[in-house]
Amino acid sequence: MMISQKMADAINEQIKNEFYSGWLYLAMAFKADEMSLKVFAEWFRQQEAEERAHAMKMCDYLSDQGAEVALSALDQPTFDGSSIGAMIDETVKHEIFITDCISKLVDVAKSENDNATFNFLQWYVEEQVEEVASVTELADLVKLAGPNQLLMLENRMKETIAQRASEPSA
Ligand code: OFO
Repeated sequence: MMISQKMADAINEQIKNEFYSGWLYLAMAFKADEMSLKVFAEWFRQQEAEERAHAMKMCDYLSDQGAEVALSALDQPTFDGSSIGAMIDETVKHEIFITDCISKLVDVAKSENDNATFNFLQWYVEEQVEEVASVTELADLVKLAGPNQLLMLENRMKETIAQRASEPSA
């Protein structure tokens, strides 16, 4: 194995967080479906696919470094699903949490003098800046729209969804 056990354990922990993120967004997608907000549901499904790609990219990295990929059980997703606004706010909170996790992972790479992992993680550092910015913007738009303009907001989101679908996620 080309990386330390401590580094491999920390990455495995983050793999779980990334898969959990997907699990959470999938649960939110079904909740949005229940609310007949089909475009929000599609947006959450896209989020889920991205999270799975984030996790898989880490799995492949561990594998390339000759370390064990140790998958573990995922917790049941818990979130406030009382409205679409509440779910988007939860998404912002969750992405800030994930940003913090990535930052801690970078700290481990630094303390282990692991340049390869440090470099590998820079992609995630940048990705988190983008994720937090885009979900925060969506949270603001949901507040601006209020409950009566959600369908109009969904129309606007269709473009973003189509654009994201045409981009490679990882
Ligand atoms: Fe993996 O970026 Fe969101 O959680």
